[in-house]
Amino acid sequence: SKSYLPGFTPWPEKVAERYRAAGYWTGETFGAMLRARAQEHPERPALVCGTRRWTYRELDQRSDQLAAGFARLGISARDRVVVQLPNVAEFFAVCFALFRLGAVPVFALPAHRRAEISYFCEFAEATAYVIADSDGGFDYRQLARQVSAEVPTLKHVIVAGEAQEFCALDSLYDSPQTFPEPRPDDVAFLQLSGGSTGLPKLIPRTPDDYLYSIRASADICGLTPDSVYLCALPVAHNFTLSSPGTLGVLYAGGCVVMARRASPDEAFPLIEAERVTLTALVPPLAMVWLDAAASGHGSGKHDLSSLQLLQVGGAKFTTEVAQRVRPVLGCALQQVFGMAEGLVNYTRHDDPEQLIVSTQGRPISADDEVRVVDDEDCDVAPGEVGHLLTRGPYTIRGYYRAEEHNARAFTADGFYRTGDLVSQLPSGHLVVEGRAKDQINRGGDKVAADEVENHLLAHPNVHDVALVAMPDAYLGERSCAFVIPRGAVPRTLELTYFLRERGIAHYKIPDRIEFVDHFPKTGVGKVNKRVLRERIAQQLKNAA
Ligand code: J2J
Repeated sequence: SKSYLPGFTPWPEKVAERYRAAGYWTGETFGAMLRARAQEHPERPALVCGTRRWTYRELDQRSDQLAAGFARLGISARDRVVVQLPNVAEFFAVCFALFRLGAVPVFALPAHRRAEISYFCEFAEATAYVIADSDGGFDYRQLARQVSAEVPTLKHVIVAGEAQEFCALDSLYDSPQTFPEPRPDDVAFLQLSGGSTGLPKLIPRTPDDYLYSIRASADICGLTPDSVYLCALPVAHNFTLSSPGTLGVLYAGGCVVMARRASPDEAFPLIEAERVTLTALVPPLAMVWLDAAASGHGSGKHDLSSLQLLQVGGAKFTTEVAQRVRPVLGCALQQVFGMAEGLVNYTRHDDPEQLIVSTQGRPISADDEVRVVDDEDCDVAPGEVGHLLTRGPYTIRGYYRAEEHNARAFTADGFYRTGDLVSQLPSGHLVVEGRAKDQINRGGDKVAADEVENHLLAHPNVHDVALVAMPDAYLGERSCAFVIPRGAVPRTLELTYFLRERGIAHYKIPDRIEFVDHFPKTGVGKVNKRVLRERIAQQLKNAA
């Protein structure tokens, strides 16, 4: 019978058949993928995490045992489980366990706090929440207490590490059981969207579509069982998970090395010790690595000669910095322009150097349909800048339970409106030229303007607010809030403290606040954010 997770928009049946006939959608599930690797080479290393090394056999067994433990708690197929873990091996045991059960992980980032986590739990009606005890000086159990008090559907908090009053992950390794295979064309997990309007949207991904993007990515990146991937960015991020990321490396039978932090002092010794062959970074981290490697002392002393490929994506990587990668790190660069909603573009290893340093790559698939259009959805002339629309074998047809938003975020014929402004070269390579969506890309961390604006509007001394991007040499962009006060002008620190108390991720807190008595308006009376962006950019320039 054909019943999908309610709130999921499947591809039209005819399109799905085409993707199957083309060999993109193979019907393999995540659980089956891991099982196959564990049978092919049980003793090969799958994960390195601190002093722990898990072979494929061990990862496979742990996933089976945890699936049984989760089932004992009452977690069953289609139940949503919010997973918020740092870069630890348990992430994979938890995910594959949930996949095998047919339960649906909802991936949160370690930076998320009470407002975001409560929202994910409530919106997805999650029955369980998986955390680590603490990381980076933050106690996630404290967060779990607040979330549990707010979300009545949440029945279990499962903790990797010291569980206190909660359920210890380590107590859930039961004797394996067999569960019915989940459908490969139904939702396997919910990924997060960077968002632009309202609260973050949840992105339903299926084994069919996601494994296709992973297999094709592994192929483009030339992964083999000898590939060693350093997971330096947050493990649940779509880039780290799938482009080709940790899952791509596990698909290829390689080894994933977990780094708790992406800083050179943590990452460089791991690259040297584990003979890492590839990794993925956002542009600000790539700059930090380049500076550390170029300085040749401290963390720069390490032998990075095993590194063959550095992938950079998540935000625009400037050509000038891109040109430094090969001479300084002695490895190839690959630019990656992707999105959790689907479409991923890569520069290819045999592209001319000029394309590698100055474009954001071309789509994975011959069946990724890409359109560049004007404000009326008409195709622009080749090479001109326009809105990027896309449709294809691994790009979603709708956000999870968001009918109203979907009507705006997708065209009637199913193209996803990325909100990115691009131009396309005759070779198919895309250059990201800007953004139409109301979002700030803070070095890869996406901030939805109106989400932060709504939090600020809750302050009694804020009459109105507009959050815009301001240029930043390191992060590319930072956020600036223009605030029209009500009554007494609040102090900047008071507002940032207020936002912290409301429980939002730190990266969403405005980097700067400007008080004004009115906003410039557009012809139709909306706040003219373009003028505000230009104003703050000019102000920064004058101050420099
Ligand atoms: C400019 N903007 C970029 C780039 C993403 C691989 C890599 C990245 C993501 C990701 C991902 C950019 N230059 N190279 O999911 O699988 C901006 C665009 C895009 C948005 C998506 C992957 N690479 N961007 O960053 O869902 O604005 O995915 O629409 O977090 O990041 O953000 P996200």
